[in-house]
Amino acid sequence: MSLSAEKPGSAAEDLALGAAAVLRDNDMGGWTRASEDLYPHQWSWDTGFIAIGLAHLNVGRAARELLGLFEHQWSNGKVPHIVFNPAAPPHSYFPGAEHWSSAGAFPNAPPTPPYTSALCQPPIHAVAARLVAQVATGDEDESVAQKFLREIYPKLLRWHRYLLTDRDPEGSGLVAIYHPWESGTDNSPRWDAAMANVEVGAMPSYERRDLQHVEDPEERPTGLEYDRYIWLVESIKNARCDEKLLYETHPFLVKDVLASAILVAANEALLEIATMIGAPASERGEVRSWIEQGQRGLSGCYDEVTGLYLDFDLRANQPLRTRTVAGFAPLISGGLSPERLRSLVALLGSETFAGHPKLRKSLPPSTSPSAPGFRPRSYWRGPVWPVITWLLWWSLRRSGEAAAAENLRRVALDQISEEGFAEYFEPFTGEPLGSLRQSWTAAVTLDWLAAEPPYSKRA
Ligand code: 2M8
Repeated sequence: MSLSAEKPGSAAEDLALGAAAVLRDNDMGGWTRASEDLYPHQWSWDTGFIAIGLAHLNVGRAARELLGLFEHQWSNGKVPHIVFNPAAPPHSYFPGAEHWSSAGAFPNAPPTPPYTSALCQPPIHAVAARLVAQVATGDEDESVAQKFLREIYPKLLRWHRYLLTDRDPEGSGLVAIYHPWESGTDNSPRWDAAMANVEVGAMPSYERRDLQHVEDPEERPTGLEYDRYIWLVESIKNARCDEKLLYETHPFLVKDVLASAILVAANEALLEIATMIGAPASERGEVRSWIEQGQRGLSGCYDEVTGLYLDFDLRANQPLRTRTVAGFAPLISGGLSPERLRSLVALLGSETFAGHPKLRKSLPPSTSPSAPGFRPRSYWRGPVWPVITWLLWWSLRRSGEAAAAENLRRVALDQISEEGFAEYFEPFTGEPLGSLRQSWTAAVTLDWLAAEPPYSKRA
């Protein structure tokens, strides 16, 4: 099958049309829901990936997607992980707007609806903003992109500053999270040890909604895992989201290597945007120092035993040793020695990850099949996520690993053309799981289709 985007009526063209249809059907008028049933709201890092895909359809619409999210930025710079859609069917998602807003308005939150959650997610937005602008060709699109970059730049700067102050008071270069939902890899075994120390106290009863939208409860977190998630939400609400108080008392506080690496890549993008729009030298210097700080912090997370980079549990004062795809995070932040880059690329393709002999497709599973926490159907505990494959592809390409990158792109496109735009795939059987028309899967498909090698333009 040819995936060349140029041939009309080709498999690639069908795939592009299918991807565009998913994004169109999930378009809520200026913003895009993550999926129809399971996720009827706007999610923060989904928005970044969605904008990257939309850019290939309409640069102005892609810009609007990101600007729309940033309209809900908190006064302390935080970009909320969910902006709740007031028109979504009542009780379609839990914990929804009513659950979060029952604490009363948090001091830094936007004062009027639509409500947001009080969490955040990995800061992919500056990377997305730069990619959107790079897709723009022709006078009209280029002037739209220029205006967009000028508008979004100060918001991105405030967002990154928030992460590097409130979420890193030690100046380690690493971002702390208060909840596994902030990692984006929610149910990953990355968090098992830290979550096991979270003691659930008395809290009001609640009704889960996610189980109504999937066929098999094994695909979603267990009851105890969910209790702990909701308990952490209670703790954040009780602290009225006071960052200093949370840093001192909240039972889950972990330095997240994936979010930290994405922040380094996002700061590199922000620096380029700053240069393009002629931002003050002092701001460019600040961003440059964040990049160095992040790379230094990440280099200290390397683990000789696994050959991966590990998260660090600040409460237990120890690294969280697991074999998950997040351990490849410094591929995203870059700045690796040639030896370390080589060893990470080899490990990614080895039997521990994408080269495992039982895999249906040679793509990195979210957790190594040889890790104790691996479960092939449970979300973030084993399945293959196209959006993570996209991040690795983008990073390998930037690191000059064109052959490894191209291999990921081709295999991932094959999987999606065979099985559709699923949220995630069972790694051994290839079965599509979770939401079956997930916006970010459609979006990365469009970006992959537009990226025929040689990779010159955006490397
Ligand atoms: C999943 O997370 C939400 C909570 O934020 C959920 O399970 O209800 C994760 O895959 C997350 O990374 C993603 O942003 C979100 C929407 O796609 O779904």
